[in-house]
Amino acid sequence: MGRLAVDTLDANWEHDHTVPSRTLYPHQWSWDSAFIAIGLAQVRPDRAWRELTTLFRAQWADGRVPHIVFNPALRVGAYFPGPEMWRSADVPGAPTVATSGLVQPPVHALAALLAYRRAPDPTALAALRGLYPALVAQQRYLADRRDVAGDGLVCIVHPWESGLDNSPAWDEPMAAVPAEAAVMRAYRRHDTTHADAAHRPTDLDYARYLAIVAAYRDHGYSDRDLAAGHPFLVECPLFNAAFGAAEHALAEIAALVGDDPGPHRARAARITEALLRRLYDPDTGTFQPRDLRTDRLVSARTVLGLTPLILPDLPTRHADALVVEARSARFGVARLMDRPLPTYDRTAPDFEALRYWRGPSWLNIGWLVRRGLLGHGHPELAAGLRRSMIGLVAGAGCHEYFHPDTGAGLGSPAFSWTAALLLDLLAD
Ligand code: 2M8
Repeated sequence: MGRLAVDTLDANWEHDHTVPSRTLYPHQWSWDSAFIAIGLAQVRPDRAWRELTTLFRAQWADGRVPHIVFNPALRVGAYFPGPEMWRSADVPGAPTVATSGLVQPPVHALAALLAYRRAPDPTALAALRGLYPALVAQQRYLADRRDVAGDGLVCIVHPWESGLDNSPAWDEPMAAVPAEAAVMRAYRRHDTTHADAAHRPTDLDYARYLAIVAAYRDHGYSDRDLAAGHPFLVECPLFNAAFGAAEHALAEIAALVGDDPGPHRARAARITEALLRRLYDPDTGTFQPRDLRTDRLVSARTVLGLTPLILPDLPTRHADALVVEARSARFGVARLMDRPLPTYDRTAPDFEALRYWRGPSWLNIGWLVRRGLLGHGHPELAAGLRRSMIGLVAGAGCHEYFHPDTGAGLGSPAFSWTAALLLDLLAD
């Protein structure tokens, strides 16, 4: 199984980065690269650093790390929406290479720290030292430009920024975005030629995705005055948990590279406090996204709510509540799991076993939740989750995601973060 994972990563390596999938996602994706680097650190440490360095070479002058870095060697239409939709070249401060203008959860500082810990030699230390200012700038962008509500949390401006594109968590905020599915007749979707349309977001979802991209792009990708008119403004628990975990990781990196960890620790504490104040719902005992356009917590109970477990300073009371939620029939985390961790409450009437982020099981989410369970003193549950994830790949290979009942492989069959995180789980 380890061999299959290494072969998958080797086959998806493209000169200086790894593509998530040769067919569906042939460019470089931001949070994919972080997860990929964690796995590469186990088997190809030089590539782990190269992966992150290549991504950060495309960082914008304002500090944002784009969610897609386009490979200029690929033909127009290799992915939709491509560079012609994003038009990053028109924006002062964007890099020479074409990119999107969105971001993804900042899991990169954690990835860099884990890659360093795997092989803490002088080469790794030099790479970490080189990345540190870019990782700090990434956090500064989020803290300074994306705190739309002024409450200490990052606001995402597109569902793609969450990484869980069509999660039921976004149904309420997305319903308010004006768009018509018929708009999609003017475009050729790339995803549905490589994957079953019944597993992917709908045309109406895509019409809304494009409307939000156009609104942000036509605003020059500026984060000023977003509250006045941007159609999608949400505080996501996973994004903000990653934002906080990044400051914890940066505190450790700072100590290694001779900088002061104090400011990172202070920022981490403020982020955890803001998450508790703004996104914790005492009625459900889990974290929920906040729709800033209505100032309400969304009601769908998704796996996003469990991910603040990755924060080492989450108070025990809240961590315990998340463990109750994780063990409930909604998510089924157990020492002996009979089914994999789903991305959405499996008791919900609109749970969909096949559609992308609306039910299926994904390794990156399981990996994060497992890390949180370990950090909060639940080694048996963490072990159950680990076994379940390894079982998925043993049964179906390095698929993009898995059927939440049968474990059948879904989406792209040779998916990089599945391979990478499997390697990390096997090594642990
Ligand atoms: C998926 O998102 C892209 C858009 O960014 C897509 O659907 O085309 C998501 O699963 C996202 O989390 C992931 O980073 C990306 C590449 O694997 O694919």
